[in-house]
Amino acid sequence: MKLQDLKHAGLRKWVTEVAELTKPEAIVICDGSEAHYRQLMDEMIASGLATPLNPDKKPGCVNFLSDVSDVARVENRTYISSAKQEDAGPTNNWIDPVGLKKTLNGLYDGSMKGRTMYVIPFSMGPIGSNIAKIGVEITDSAYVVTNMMIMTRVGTKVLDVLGNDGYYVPCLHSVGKPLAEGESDHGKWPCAPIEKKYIAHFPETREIWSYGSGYGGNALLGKKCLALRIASVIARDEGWLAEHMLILKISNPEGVVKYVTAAFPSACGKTNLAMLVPTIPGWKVETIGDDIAWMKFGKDGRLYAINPEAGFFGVAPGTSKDSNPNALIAASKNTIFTNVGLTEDKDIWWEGIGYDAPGKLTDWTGNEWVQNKADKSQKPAAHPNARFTAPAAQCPSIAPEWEDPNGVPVDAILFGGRRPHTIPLVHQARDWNHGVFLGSIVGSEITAAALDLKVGTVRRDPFAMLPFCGYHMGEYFKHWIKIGTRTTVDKLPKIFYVNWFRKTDDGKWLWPGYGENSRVLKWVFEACAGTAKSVDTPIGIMPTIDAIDRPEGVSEADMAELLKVDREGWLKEVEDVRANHYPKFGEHLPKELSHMLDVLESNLKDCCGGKCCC
Ligand code: O2Y
Ligand code: MN
Repeated sequence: MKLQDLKHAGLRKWVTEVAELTKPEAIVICDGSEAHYRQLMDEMIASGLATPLNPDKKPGCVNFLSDVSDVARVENRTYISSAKQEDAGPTNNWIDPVGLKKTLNGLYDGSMKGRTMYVIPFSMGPIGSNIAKIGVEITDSAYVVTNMMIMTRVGTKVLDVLGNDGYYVPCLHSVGKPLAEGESDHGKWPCAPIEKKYIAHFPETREIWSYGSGYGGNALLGKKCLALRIASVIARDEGWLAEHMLILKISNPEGVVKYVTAAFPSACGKTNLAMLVPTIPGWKVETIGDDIAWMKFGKDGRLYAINPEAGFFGVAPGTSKDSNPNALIAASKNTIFTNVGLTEDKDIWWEGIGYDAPGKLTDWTGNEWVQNKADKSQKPAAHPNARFTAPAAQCPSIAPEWEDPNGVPVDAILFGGRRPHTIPLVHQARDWNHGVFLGSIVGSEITAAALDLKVGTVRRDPFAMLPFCGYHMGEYFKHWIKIGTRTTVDKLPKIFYVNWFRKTDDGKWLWPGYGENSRVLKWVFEACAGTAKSVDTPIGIMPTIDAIDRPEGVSEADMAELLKVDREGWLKEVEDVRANHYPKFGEHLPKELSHMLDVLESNLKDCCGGKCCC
């Protein structure tokens, strides 16, 4: 398809203007076909950017090695460029949009010289679903096109839904590495230096401008940029929720189904939970999505969730037959790997894959690498943020209804973080506002020295949305409170806080995690069905000591510890939230949340006449 064949005049105009600014050698409108995917991949293989994997072991798979400076999302170069700084809030970087657009226009000027400019029409969510949104990404990276073809629904069908004048979110991306006459990348990952990288969001005009990075969330603009940062703004305005949540389906032995969404900060095993293999006989867990949930009210007053994505952009290191067999199968064919180690026979390998590295490897920097377990300082073969981009449809645990345009009715919402102490294995919020309070205090304990926080302190990541909320977080809390008033209490999902990461004082895990987390999901299921064995406590509703079957290795004393109300620990939690967390939001903090904090404190102080024995 040619530029002049685009029926949508507004889109044609935008593409023309971007081409005039960025000056590419050619323009390609992506039709989403397999033939186009193959052609792009063949070109990237021929240029040395991609390495094809062994077709007998990993058919249709390739590995890319990125530049060493371009290996992850760059939060310190990510901006919410609202007209007023106040609207971006205290947790986002902000630059005035007029100034930022001027800077970026300067950078985009000629930035695609010597490259092809691709126009990617994509749908976040099943094409035509009334929950879905259309975006168009312009990029000069074929790597981005092929990844977007896995992660979203791309092509002519999207243009058909867009019609002559439909709404789309414009997403502009350039790797920021123009080529001089006759110059080529020589198989080297193109990107700009860190100080020239910008991941910019303009919430009022709902535009995304990304410059200088070709990696993941910085460049695949449908994911974090559109489906979370811009979508959170749209959701606020339209009365729905765009969340950093997995969606799973759990069925009991009688075939009764509940749908659960869950928000955890990065590195808490969201993909593993979404694809969990239950250890309880007769129970089944299926996957709807592993990272993002869009939830809208249905006509019946319930919240319905869709996964706006079509693939998984999962972290490779640590993924093994034990931790996540379903992810390994999903990524066994037609998958793009980035920054993993390669064996001599062109198979993948990474730290935590579950077996030793077979012989000589090529590491993610392109150098020869031989495993030396005795050398504790050996650099890893795969980058710790190495990724697989795999089609969701290839996942053995994918639920048949994962692409239902109406979404699935949400029964429960889980929040969680890595909390070695204080937070019990699971507790349930008393009501919606209490659940919003729990979401607002989510965080993980710092285990290694970080620039901004001491080891042992809690890095708060409310709703796991800290890097992804497109507006003031205090207003986002208010939006959640408001959502709770839009329907009747019985139709709202129940809210839970889970913590698989409890440790003993000598640093041993109290709970085995992985498939055994199905025991906690079972209690959640029962709480939704009204059959759970529960007890009211100062912090919320908790399982009785015998409500959750103990897995092997968890003693009754361990279970008591996991389900204890740690009164002293919780009082410290209250103090930390009151002194260090909530003040950040100033006048934007909803009064309902400060009230919840007061209630929690007085519950803890008053419990059993101040000598809580729960
Ligand atoms: O480093 C990146 O660019 C990817 S970050 C990511 C990818 C998939 C799912 N979640 C995340 C995240 O940071 O939450
Ligand atoms: Mn994520």
